[in-house]
Amino acid sequence: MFDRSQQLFEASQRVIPGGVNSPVRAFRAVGGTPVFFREGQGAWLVDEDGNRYVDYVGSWGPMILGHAHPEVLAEVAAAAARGLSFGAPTRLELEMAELLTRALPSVEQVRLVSSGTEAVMSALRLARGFTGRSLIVKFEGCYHGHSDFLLVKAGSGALTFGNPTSAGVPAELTSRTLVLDYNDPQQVEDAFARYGREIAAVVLEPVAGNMNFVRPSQAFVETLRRLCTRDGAVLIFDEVMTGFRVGPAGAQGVFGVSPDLTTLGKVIGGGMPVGAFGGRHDIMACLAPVGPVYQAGTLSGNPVAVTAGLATLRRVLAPGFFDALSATTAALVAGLAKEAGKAGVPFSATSLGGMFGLFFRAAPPASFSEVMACDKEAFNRFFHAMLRRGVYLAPSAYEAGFVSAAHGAAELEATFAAAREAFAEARAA
Ligand code: KE4
Repeated sequence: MFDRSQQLFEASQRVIPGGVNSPVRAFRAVGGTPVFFREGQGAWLVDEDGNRYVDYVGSWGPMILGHAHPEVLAEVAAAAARGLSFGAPTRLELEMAELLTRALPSVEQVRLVSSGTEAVMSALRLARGFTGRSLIVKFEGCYHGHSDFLLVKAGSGALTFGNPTSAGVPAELTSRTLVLDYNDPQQVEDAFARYGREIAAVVLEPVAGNMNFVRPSQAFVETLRRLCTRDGAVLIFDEVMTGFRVGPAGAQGVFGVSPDLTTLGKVIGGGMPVGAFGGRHDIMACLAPVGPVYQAGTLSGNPVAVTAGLATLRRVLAPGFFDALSATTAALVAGLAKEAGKAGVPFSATSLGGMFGLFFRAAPPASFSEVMACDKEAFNRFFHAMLRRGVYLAPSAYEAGFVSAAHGAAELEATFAAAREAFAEARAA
């Protein structure tokens, strides 16, 4: 069933560390051999062995219209035929900046980059330059790309500075990063009482999609907004995953809280390398060449990548798009919960817009510790049982899932049929 993937994986491991260009793709969390894909069409992927799958990873979020959308491909091909990159301003970057500032009222100006990591790294440097402060606050279980000072885990006990989670990151680089518990307003109050005037920025995943799927409480988000305003800290919503995924105005539109800066990625590139950061005009004015905070990029605003992003966003922002996507995603999680219930397997699922979380526990988790208490082994068995039956879920119990506009009744029925057998298998185990 996976012969070609196994052969390609063995060869790849000889010349690429772990055989992959991003660690989560290596299946280390779920075990087994990563699947090598040959092509994607709509909601479906085909691997090198010819196996077909309903895809719920969508390249970790970008493929919200489905794979190989014919109109997007046509626009990308036409853009490529006019030249791949100029390293000079183009009309397309203006069109993207105007679209983003119209869609997100908190974003008064925006700068394009080539990845989510670059967007968050740049936004945090900008916040430190704007405030003249150095302390950064993040939350355990949230991932904001692989910048040195963000590869940090909570120190021993709350209100202690982070320790590096990665080799190669000197302790002094994480010594100004404070790691708090997600969804704990009291801890935020305590941190601001102690460090408020030293905090340059708080960076938040406004729906945590890197510890599976955890929604913030309204009180948590509003506490962050109130305290950042009170003490002059920059509130950054990292919407790389939630931007144009949970709704037409991102998570800030869902929760009705405006950050000072927003970071974006994934959907805004439609599968091509585009990231962005933007927000309050007075903060963005600190960026080179206008202000003293340096930031740059050879392929920032690349015309072909921006074309893919614009073609995607125009369709995502069309009337009714999110109503339909949210309904499909809600039907998916309801159907899976129903199948699990029939099999008597402890399971819960939840969704927001086109993003969802699956949990082998009775109710969706509301904190990092509750996520860690989920039955990871049960998820891993479920993952492989679904994979063998042609359903591709994120290869980790700690990742969110994604639905596209190309997912319909046929894909849901195929998924429920596979889940019926997978849950029965889990029950037997
Ligand atoms: P990239 O540098 O991978 O484009 O974006 C980093 C990033 C920043 N912020 C958030 C909220 C993110 O989710 C990400 C990247 N997400 C992971 C999936 N959990 C990308 C997949 C991967 O690392 O291969």
